[in-house]
Amino acid sequence: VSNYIYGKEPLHKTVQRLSKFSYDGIEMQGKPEIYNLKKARKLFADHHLSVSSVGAIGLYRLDPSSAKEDARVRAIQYLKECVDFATHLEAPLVAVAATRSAKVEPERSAQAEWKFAVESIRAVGEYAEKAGVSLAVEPVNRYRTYLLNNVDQALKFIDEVGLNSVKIMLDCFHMNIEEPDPVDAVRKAGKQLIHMHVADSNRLSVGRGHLDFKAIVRALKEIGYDRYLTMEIHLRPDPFIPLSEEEADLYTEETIRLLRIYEKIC
Ligand SMILES: [Mn+2]
Repeated sequence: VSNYIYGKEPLHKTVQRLSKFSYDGIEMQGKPEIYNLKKARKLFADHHLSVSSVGAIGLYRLDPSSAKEDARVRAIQYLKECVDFATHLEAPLVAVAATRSAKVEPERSAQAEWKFAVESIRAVGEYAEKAGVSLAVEPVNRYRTYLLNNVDQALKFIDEVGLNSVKIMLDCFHMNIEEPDPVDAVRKAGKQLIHMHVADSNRLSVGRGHLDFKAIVRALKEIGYDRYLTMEIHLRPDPFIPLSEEEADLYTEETIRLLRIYEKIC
């Protein structure tokens, strides 16, 4: 679970919920400054919860693709802090976007911004490689970004970055909007796929939309995917309006229950 979906809920409450529903991992929002590392680590250890990833949600403000150098420097600095945060939490990867979220058209030329994004992510990737952390670049749907929307673009992007530490992730909700066939997108991603965000077609919990999760799970097995499926559901257009406690319990339980069944039968 990406923990930012629970808003400002204290971490111990989130961890208790995930533990109650037998989650294996937690994706920590990329806000290192708000957590006490020592307490967080103890909390995870006590509940046998691993940190699957750090989600660089600060990219709502910061833009690695900006034509302005100082803006890129700030974005790179932030992403390096997320890499450090991942190191401290023993998380294998940081989930990143190539550009600022909600940037639906380029400020300068799209080509130039693509190039800047490649350079920024490469700079962070080199830093991450030394730390033994990977970056998972996420394609995001057209209503949130113009730059990198689908698996083909994501594969091209990491190819241009050209580092072993920089791979891709997919998000079922975005795939449902952008990919001709989400199952095929998983197959295309193949060995480059190191992380997944899971929500149904309407971004509710698994089973509440029309995505064929059985086929997606089968495709993940086909490509030998053995990493996390991270629940990232939003009930409302604004992702930062948190779930109520009842909603949080309901959707958190539902998603893992169905995924465990599909994992078994597919
Ligand atoms: Mn996502």
